[in-house]
Amino acid sequence: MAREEIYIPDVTEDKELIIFLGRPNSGKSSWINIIFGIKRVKGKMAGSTKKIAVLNVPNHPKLNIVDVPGWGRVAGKSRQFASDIKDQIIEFIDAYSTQIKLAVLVIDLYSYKDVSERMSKKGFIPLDIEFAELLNKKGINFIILANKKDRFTSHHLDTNVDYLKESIIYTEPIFIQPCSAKNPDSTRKTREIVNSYIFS
Ligand SMILES: Nc1nc2c(ncn2[C@@H]2O[C@H](COP(=O)(O)OP(=O)(O)OP(=O)(O)O)[C@@H](O)[C@H]2O)c(=O)[nH]1
Ligand SMILES: [Mg+2]
Repeated sequence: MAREEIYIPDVTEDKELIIFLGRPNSGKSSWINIIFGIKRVKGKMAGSTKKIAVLNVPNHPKLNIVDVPGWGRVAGKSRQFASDIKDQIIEFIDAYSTQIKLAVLVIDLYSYKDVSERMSKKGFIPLDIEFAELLNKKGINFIILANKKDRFTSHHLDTNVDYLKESIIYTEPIFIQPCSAKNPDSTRKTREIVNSYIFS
């Protein structure tokens, strides 16, 4: 199948970027909406965000938020499609690494362990790890939102948070925040923490 053209949106030099990254359906657009009040398309089906989008932030003219499509296989899309999206994200990060103030890696904690174990069994590095390694290598500060914690009972939550931390802590995220976009207490707390890094 023909390779899609690499699509890299333009960003002006005076802007600082906050980029949201993560697998399809992990909750990137939901968190952009919660933290910055920017309405984004959200969806039950993975693949809602189709292109890298550079967004203005109300009252913060020097800041742009970057919403990217999830990387990884999406039902109904080819392997090539997933691979093209991954290339686009890597090219974007390469092109603008000096302007990226913070990356927010949104991980679906509920499926993380299963997906990672399945990838590892096949001999692949889980994609979240690959991107965390890339951010670390590029010297880009990043935080991890371990999202969808509402889907666990408390015992399973602890086990899964521990698993995530063990697998990814060496990539040196600033912090890992278990959270839920569906829980008002969690959204308030997480928004405060993320804002303190962005607007410090
Ligand atoms: N239970 C639960 N569902 C969530 C949470 N966060 C997001 N969702 C749901 O997960 C689905 C995907 O959310 P999006 O914000 O569109 O995810 P995305 O990462 O932007 O997805 P793509 O653009 O397709 O890569 C939607 O149905 C959301 O309502 C959460 O914390 N808990
Ligand atoms: Mg999205």
